[in-house]
Amino acid sequence: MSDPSIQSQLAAPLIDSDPTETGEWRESLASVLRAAGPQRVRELMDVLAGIAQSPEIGWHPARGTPYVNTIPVAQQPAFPGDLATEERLASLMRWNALAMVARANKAYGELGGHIASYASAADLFEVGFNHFFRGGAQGDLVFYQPHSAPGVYARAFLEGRLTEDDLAHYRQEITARQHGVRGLSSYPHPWLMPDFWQFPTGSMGIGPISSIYQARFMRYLKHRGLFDTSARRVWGVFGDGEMDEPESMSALTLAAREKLDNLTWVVNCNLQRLDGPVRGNGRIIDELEALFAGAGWRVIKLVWGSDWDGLFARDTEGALARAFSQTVDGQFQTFAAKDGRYNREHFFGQDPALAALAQGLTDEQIDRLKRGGHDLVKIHAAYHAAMETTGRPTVILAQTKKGYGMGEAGQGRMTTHQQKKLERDDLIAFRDRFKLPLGDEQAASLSFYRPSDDSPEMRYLHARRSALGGMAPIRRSNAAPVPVPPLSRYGEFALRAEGKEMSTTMAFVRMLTGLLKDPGLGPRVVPIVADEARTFGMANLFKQVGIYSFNGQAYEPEDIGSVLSYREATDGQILEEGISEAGAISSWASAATSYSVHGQAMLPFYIYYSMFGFQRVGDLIWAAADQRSRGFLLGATAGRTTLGGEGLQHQDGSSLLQASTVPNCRAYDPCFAGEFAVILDHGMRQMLERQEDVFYYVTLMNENYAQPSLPAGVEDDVIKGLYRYASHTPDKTPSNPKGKASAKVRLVGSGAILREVIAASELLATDWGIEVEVWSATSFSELARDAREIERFNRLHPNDEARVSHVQRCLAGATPVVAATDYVRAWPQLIASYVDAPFTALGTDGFGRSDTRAALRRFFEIDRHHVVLAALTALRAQGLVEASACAEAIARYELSVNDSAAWLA
Ligand SMILES: Cc1ncc(C[n+]2csc(CCOP(=O)(O)OP(=O)(O)O)c2C)c(N)n1
Repeated sequence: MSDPSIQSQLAAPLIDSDPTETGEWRESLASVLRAAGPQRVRELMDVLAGIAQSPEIGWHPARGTPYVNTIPVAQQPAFPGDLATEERLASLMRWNALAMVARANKAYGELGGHIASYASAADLFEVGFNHFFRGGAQGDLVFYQPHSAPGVYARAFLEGRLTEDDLAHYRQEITARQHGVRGLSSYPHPWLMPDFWQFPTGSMGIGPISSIYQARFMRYLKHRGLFDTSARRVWGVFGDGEMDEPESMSALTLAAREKLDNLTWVVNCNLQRLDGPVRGNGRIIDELEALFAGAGWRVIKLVWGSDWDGLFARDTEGALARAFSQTVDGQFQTFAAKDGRYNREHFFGQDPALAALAQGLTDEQIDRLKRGGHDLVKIHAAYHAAMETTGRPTVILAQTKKGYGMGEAGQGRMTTHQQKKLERDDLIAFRDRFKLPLGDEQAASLSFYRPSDDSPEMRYLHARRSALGGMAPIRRSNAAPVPVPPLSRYGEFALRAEGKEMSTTMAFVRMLTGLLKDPGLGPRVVPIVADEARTFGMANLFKQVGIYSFNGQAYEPEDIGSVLSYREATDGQILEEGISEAGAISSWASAATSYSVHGQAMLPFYIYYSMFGFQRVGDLIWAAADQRSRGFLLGATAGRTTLGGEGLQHQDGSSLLQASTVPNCRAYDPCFAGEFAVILDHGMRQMLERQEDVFYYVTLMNENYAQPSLPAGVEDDVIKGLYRYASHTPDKTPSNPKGKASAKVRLVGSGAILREVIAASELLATDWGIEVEVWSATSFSELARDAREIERFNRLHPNDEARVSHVQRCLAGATPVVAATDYVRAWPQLIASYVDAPFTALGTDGFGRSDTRAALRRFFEIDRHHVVLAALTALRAQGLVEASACAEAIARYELSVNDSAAWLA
């Protein structure tokens, strides 16, 4: 029995009350194995396990397996490549990656970058690139560990896709452009390198969860008959430290439940993260094995390299497996950092049986004993097994050394993550270690190295990539435009609402229902919810378009007779993600990037409680923006006061402000269904017809009110963010004596609070004799963006005729402006510096509370009466109303002056 996992069981310390009997059982099993093979052993074990798991016995299988390779030597396929050439190529990648980082930091110490991560992952990447990662339009989706980016650039350099100049401008994107070269982004950023990187992974945890939802979305496209994705796979290379992120773990069971055998993760278990060991006092590989296996993944442990095979074969007593089972990761790290002599003394020296195993090895050989993740043959075997796995995703837990090959300068050192510079001697040692064809001076001066085009290495590299369909990574953007139906076909009811009562959420759902019926666009619409479809009145869609389920509906739904019946179907269109906003936004990003990833434009609408968007999963939205997502995010029940009873955690006063910080996000806060319709139409045309890399965040309210028809001709201004909704010119009669003849104010409102502003304008006109303009501000962020650009243009072009922004044109002059919204004051204040007139912002700063809408609006001082007071106060400062008017208003409207401000209360 030379299989290491069996050895370890033989060697496992047992509390054994009857060793003779135990021996007989062992021998029986061994003889079955010899006589009938492993399948028969498995059958017997299933039977015995069934009996042992009965309640009387209460046996549970141990969750882990020994600290050895999952794939036994006998099952390793022959390595299909030229090992020596691939090793030379890997060494060149290592060198150029190291040189890139070290050069950048030699020139400018502030640039940063990482050497040790890629040093540990190089072989994992190279086997992927030479044998598995398919390129071409229907190639694989690969998520690259972010701080290993230099290795991916190094490969693209050898492939001729990047130049030496590009490499020399690693992390200097701005300077590079001044020199006419492209420059390389620190991490995978599609925004910065749109023809290269597909998926942003720089923020830990986002790559893992995104990879699962991309794999799932490929199934969705296929099952809905839209696009055959069967040939494509998703690969994700991630760090073991990264597995601690909640996002990394949160969708593991989904991947298994949906049988995503198109997904393989490679976790680079170099046992270290940034500060130190990932699990110094335990073993991360064991922990991840239990976690992934429990979630239903196939787990392949890739722990030891081929040169351990001989040692295992000679280790009849199971001493190696026993020693591993007693060694924690902190100690493995120390073994990685120390030389062969130390390892002989401290690892092999702990047991005479081990010492005997090491007897035939020199210290140098002990030092070079490879961990599994550095052995191309073993890596290939693991990837191959993953490809063959059906019915579940696979994770390969590859043990490596952080800073592999960096010797004294970094391998296994606590500080290796941040090692960016190497001394001359270290560089020469690295050159020797990897037999690089560089002279001392070339090594010391960090020269990049590319073999000549006709060298065996280069011919091999190109042959492998062309056999795999082309270069990777590569990002495309050539999907066909999708025609958008005329707004009149699905949105007429909103444009000409004529006072009908409805909420903007209801209006959205009605428009969505209309769009779903459009023969061209309809199938491309992807409605996404996180267990809130009923909240938003979307239950009718369950029956109409179905909920996507890879295996249909295996039960009779309780409400089967109902018109709203809960219908799951393999070709269902709705993605119902359950209570996972992180999952839902990842699905959204998968659909929103389908135009690029699959060359098939889709139109996702993810509707959710607005508070659980930018605040909850803001970083995933940021990553979606980075990868140039196109689609709609709908922040429903938006605002701090529209969701009366829900209180502090649910009420949203900030999402629009957060949205305003995302450069390619167009954020809108419409009050009326007609405004929403115009925004929807414009957004769809911008994204689907003109194919611009923007996405939309639009708030929706759950408050029913009379919807006016949209005034004629305001469409462009709705999109720009501001249009004049109404004007009131009061007649100066004795009933409204407080306004002086020239008293005029501009009230600006948005979303839920526009209606309070309209009511305030009527009070100002009738009670106070003041002339008022009411402006609907559909987007303060669009107004500010336009004004900022114009301000900058004017600053840089002092001799040109000054340009005027939309907000300056609308709110020109000295008429005071009062802006009120259901959001923090900083949202309307985005435009304050572009308005010449006195500007007052009212808003909902502070924590939310539960109460009625009216009580909340009064509490936050954004109701009609507070708007009136703010207007009178602004006019009083200009001497345009009687000095007594404000106190009179406070008394008349019974405004509380003693409470703390809402944001302090
Ligand atoms: C969300 C997030 N938090 C922190 C970081 C900073 N960071 C970058 S790499 C790193 C350590 C990564 O360790 P591991 O995943 O084990 O990868 P290794 O470099 O060891 O291969 C950290 C903390 C980040 N990029 N993203």
